[in-house]
Amino acid sequence: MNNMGPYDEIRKKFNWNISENELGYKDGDDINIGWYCSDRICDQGKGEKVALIWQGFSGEVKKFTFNDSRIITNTMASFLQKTGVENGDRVCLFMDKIPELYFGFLGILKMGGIAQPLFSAFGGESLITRLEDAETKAIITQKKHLGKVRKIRDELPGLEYIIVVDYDGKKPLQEREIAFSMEDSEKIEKFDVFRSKAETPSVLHYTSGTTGQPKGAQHVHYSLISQYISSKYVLDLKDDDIYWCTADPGWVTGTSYGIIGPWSNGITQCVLDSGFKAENWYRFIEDQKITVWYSAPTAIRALMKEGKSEVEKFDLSSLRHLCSVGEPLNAEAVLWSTDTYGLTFHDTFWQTETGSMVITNYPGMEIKPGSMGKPFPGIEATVLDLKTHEPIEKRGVVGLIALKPGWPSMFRAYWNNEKTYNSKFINGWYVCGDRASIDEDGYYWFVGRDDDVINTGGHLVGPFEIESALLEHESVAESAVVGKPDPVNMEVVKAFIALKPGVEASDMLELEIMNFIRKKLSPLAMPQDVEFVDSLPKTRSGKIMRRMLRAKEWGEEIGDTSTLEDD
Ligand code: 6R9
Repeated sequence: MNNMGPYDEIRKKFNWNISENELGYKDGDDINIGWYCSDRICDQGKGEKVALIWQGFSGEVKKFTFNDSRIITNTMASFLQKTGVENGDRVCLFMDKIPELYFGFLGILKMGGIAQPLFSAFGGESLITRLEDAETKAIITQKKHLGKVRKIRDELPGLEYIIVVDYDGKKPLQEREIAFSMEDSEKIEKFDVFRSKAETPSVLHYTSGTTGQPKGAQHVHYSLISQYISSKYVLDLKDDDIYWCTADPGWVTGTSYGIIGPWSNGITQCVLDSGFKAENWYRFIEDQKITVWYSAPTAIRALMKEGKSEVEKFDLSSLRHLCSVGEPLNAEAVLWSTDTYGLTFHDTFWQTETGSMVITNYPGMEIKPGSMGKPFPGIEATVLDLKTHEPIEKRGVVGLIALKPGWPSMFRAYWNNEKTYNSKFINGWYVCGDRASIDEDGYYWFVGRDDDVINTGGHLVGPFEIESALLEHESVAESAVVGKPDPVNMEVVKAFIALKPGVEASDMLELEIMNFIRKKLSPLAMPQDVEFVDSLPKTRSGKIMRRMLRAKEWGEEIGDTSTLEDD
């Protein structure tokens, strides 16, 4: 039996009080995510349960119980306080996926700071834009990333503390630098957790920046109410699960569902601190006996590329539930997972701004491959007419995905950018910036980001449909479809295609692929131009940067590329 029960029933009776009651929270109470994810679980008698199973890139494994987590997060919170960090200060986490990153996140929240997680792979420019914008007071980092921080700190006078978690005493520390050791610090058994309220700021997450300048989405402690219950319902987390979220906490998925969701549910979770390699991922699932797996289309397509033979080398029988987020999940990928793992990836749609899942496929619900599913029980969603911005009553018509404001984990501001924040609300709806249609059964079908949609001769074509069809071609591993300028049709479709291993690019193949799409979809959707590439430009969260490819075609400025995977 899954945690949520039948969708239609829960949708009718759901209200956020269900989550509040389960968490023992009442309006006006203190609510601190750091406390909820550690102390509360210990209070429930689960102190000796494993909270984190961590594996480093060289294979070493460390385990931490909820009681360890409680003490380490106390210790980190207390250290920050003694150092001079005050409540409301932004504290940046700039680390690989090491245990200090996870406990540091909770530690910051416990002392009332605002956690600002950034990808450790970010270069100086990416770092400086975000630290400057947030006026960050402290940064917690590792030796290996200290060089990048040192290069920019002179431009950041407000960055008062640079905390190094693995200082080995070999080279002297420089100005503003302080060493902190999770292992060697005096353990703080009791810490006076900051008495945050529902609306106290908690996390500042910079959006992945596929469109325009990165913006800091500011969340509050009350977001827990959404993150807890959606983890329970959609990820279906149960007491004996071993859960793995593959996302880095530099991306909202890695915090909402890679820290807060599982730990507020008292679930054991795994972290693999190494890059993507199919073999390593499968071995990790086998070794740790992972039961629930939350990943992303870009990784799933990479696993598809490796093929089924790789899967057969491992025992993945522990798996019982799979979910995906970040990009549209192609129908082909859904079918492949059912065929290959005997389990179907459940697509979930949400954003940094929404803080938690908003449209998703639920355990036990019929899945229509290629659809994002239905709104989460407490979420009122619709699609708005592209021109009038009124909800579209008719089914099957493409519009803008919109949500009625008021769910607990909704962002409360874009940091320093009220104008852009306000521009997201139209006619009383929060507009996500994505296009979709809703079918007769209430399922949502993704079309594309609003600014990725191609207008060819007055017909609007969504990149997702074409990319999904391309994936059905036996030679295609991955693709990105954009509009390129055309004197007659304004725009025509251009496809950038990465081929499967061993497939040679050729004019013949190009023609074959064009025809494949023409027959499968329509002459309009047929790419007029195909460019074979080794790989596609992606953000660190795995999203294809169509904007970059498009800008090149139009001879436009590429804009902000600071979240690019390999800059
Ligand atoms: C959690 C996250 C948000 C944007 C969103 C949309 C795309 C995410 C998707 C999806 C289609 C899905 N997106 N999930 N598109 N189907 N299941 O990804 O947050 O990094 O802020 O990105 O990602 O375009 O608007 P974020």
